Amino acid sequence: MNLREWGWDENWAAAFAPHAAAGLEPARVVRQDRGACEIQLETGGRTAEPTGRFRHAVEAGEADMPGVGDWVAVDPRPTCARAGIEAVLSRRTCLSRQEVGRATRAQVLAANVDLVFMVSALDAGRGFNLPRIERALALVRASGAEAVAVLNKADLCDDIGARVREAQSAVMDVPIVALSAIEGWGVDELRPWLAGNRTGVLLGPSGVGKSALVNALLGAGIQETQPVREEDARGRHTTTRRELFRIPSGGLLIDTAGLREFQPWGAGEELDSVFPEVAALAEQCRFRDCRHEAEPGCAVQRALGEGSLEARRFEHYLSLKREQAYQEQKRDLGAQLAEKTRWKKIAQWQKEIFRHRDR
Ligand SMILES: Nc1nc2c(ncn2[C@@H]2O[C@H](COP(=O)(O)OP(=O)(O)OP(=O)(O)O)[C@@H](O)[C@H]2O)c(=O)[nH]1
Ligand SMILES: [Mg+2]
Ligand SMILES: [Zn+2]
Repeated sequence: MNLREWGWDENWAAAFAPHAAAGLEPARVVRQDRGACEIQLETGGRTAEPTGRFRHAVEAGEADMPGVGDWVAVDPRPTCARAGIEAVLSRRTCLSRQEVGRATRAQVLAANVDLVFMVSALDAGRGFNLPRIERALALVRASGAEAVAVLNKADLCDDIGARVREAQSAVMDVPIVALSAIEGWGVDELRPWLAGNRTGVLLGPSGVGKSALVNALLGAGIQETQPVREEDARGRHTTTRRELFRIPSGGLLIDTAGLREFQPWGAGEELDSVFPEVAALAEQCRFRDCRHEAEPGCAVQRALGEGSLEARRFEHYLSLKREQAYQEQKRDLGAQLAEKTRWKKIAQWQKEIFRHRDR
């Protein structure tokens, strides 16, 4: 198996050189379960696990755990059932979200993806939601990958044009593709984006048809899909792990579990790129620290009054901004705590030294 078909290129080879010199082999993480993961080596697929040394680096905060899409340096350990992951190559892009219950750590959803297909569904349920698309876009902007908006289940919609226009108002210049994964039309429009062994990831709530889309692109029913419950149209979280697939027509695609909620991680300037019209107006406000509430000379309030700025967009901008401020506060608190613990350790260590010296 040629690693190029899994996205390997000259730049990865250059980044890998020191590991090659150390006798390690390159591999890509294609599936992740708790603890272990499936990797793709030049010689084929294998199960792998982080070595003790690597785990230690992770605990010390010097490394991240490998995620799907990562390129890793492995010790093949031919006599062991599992190959040992010694290092993760520095990521080109990284789609991450806040880890549940661990406020200050980001969780890698997909690494080294060139583009993110933000999937919605036109089934008149909750699969189509503009604020959600805007949130997803903030997440994509923070990742460094390109965004494409996919409107699936177009076979269930009688006014596709209207939905496309609405979506366009949320994502601005991001390309939009309306398609039907089940009937198969429109699906081919996604293939050019993956050409040249590029890597894409499907992002969207449960039940919008991400796995159905993987199957449509693979031309085979490999990913399990399940009907959305009628009562609440919320889907069932059929897919539970992240996995990378090779598309026969070229490229790689990661299927993820539908995220119930996600917080854009590290989305700073990204908000401005998702809401460029608000950012442009804010620059014209009289005060640099204008909160666009009731300050005199506020260009945002003026535009809202004139109707040239959509109230819905501004409200969503504000709510994301508030959330971001909250996350930053939490992160600062986490950093303060870590610093405190560090100094405690240093003080203890100094005490030890003095004790020995006094003897
Ligand atoms: N009518 C119609 N139904 C579709 C389409 N795509 C998917 N579905 C149906 O929607 C349901 C959910 O599809 P899945 O592919 O399991 O959704 P998912 O996004 O992978 O969901 P999770 O794995 O839970 O995140 C299934 O019953 C599919 O058959 C489509 O284009 N048209
Ligand atoms: Mg699925
Ligand atoms: Zn203002």
